[in-house]
Amino acid sequence: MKKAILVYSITTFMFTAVFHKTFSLALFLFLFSLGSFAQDDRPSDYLSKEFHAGRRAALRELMPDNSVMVVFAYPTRTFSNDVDYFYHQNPDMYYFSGYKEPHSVLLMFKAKQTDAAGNAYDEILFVQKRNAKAEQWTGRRLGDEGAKSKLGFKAVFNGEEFQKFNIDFAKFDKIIFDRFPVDIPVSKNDSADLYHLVQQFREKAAIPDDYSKDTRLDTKLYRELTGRLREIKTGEEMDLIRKAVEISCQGQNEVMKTLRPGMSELEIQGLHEYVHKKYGAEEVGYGSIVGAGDDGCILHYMENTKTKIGNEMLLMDVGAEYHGYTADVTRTVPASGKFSTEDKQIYQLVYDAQEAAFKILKDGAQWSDAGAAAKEVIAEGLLKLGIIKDKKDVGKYYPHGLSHHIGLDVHDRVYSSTLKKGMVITIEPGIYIPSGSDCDKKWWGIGVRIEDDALIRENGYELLSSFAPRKPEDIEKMMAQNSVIDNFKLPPLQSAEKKKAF
Ligand SMILES: [Mn+2]
Repeated sequence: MKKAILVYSITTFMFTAVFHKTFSLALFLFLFSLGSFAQDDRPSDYLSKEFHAGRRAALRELMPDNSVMVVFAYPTRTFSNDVDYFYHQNPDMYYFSGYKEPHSVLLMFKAKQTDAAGNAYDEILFVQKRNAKAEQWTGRRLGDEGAKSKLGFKAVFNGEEFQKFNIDFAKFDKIIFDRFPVDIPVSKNDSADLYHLVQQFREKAAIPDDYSKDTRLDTKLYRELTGRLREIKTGEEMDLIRKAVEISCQGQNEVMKTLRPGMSELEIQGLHEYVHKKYGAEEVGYGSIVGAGDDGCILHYMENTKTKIGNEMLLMDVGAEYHGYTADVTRTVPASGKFSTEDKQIYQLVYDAQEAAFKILKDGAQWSDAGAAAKEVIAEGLLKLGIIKDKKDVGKYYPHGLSHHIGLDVHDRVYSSTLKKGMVITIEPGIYIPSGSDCDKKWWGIGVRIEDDALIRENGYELLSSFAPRKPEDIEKMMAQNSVIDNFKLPPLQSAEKKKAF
């Protein structure tokens, strides 16, 4: 039902209700409706509290006897003066709790503990305290009660309780935690900011400055356990990853349809990210890479400063992050809509390398075999085209690996080197020939990467990013279509005329 109609009918109902002396019921219904509004106009497909509880239970299974694992929120970061960067939670904290705010710490115990009042617990979450004034400036907080009702924790306290909370860390055989970030900002007047929570933990658990050699204080095991869990995706995670990947493909498609020489790299980046947000993806999982010609030969090019894309190949490595899960999809297309002979020869090599790698993907396969297969195709091809004289020089034009896991991180936490069903990896060979390279000039300025996301299955794989074309002829077909963005025209800026008129 449309909001306006609902409000109207509620108002009418209230008016009638007063006449019938049932005002309190009407008021109740009215407030109840407001409550449902608040839920209706927010996403409804976040990870469930059962998911997070399930991940904590799975972790407990893997933890050694008599151990505790401690997970901190990520620090906040200054953007400029009193403005912070958009806050991004530590993916481990998000994975195990669903809590998205800074200044928090989660403790998970292998065995049940007993608090001073005799209550048993095997997990405790310390969160940001609610504060009406602060919330009006920097946003809503869940608070301890919210963390109980929304996230399903039983033992939740405000951060300021951590200092005096009695946990005897000396009794544990293993204290499992991640390496502390080196530069956590400190608020002198806040005993519950991340800086102080970490300090308090270090005091309680007697963690020295150099804890790297102490096997009881185990940061290596932290990486192993979180890697073993996070490398295999659950159904709920797959729902979000599929969505992130499909959204990223739609961004690629829309840009392919509207792209023409003369547009800017920034503009293309903006179009991708607009499409992501239109579909509800909050963030990008990494800085968007949009590089034309030589810019496309810089692997992690993120300046995107070219104001006029020429008649050249445009490399676009852009991944939507949807509810914490990121895609990683790259398409490289000719800005003109038509591949030149040289563009196509290089593109086809990268495509064939991808195909060779795909053939290897299945449960139990060696990850490194896929990498070797792709590298061989590229080496052989570059040799045939005369771009290299010796196959061992392939690294000059293909300097990176083939693949990485994706999930909560774009380079996701992983433990195994064998592929297992339920893993999600990228397959992303590339060839980059910057101007000035030691080969025929006709190849200069061609940079091609094709990157797709694959779910490993029992006997093969599922291509999650099949929504955006990969074959040269399919890309040309997509680029020949019209886009809704073609008609998006803005007025010229007038400030240019006022230049230096101050
Ligand atoms: Mn990648």
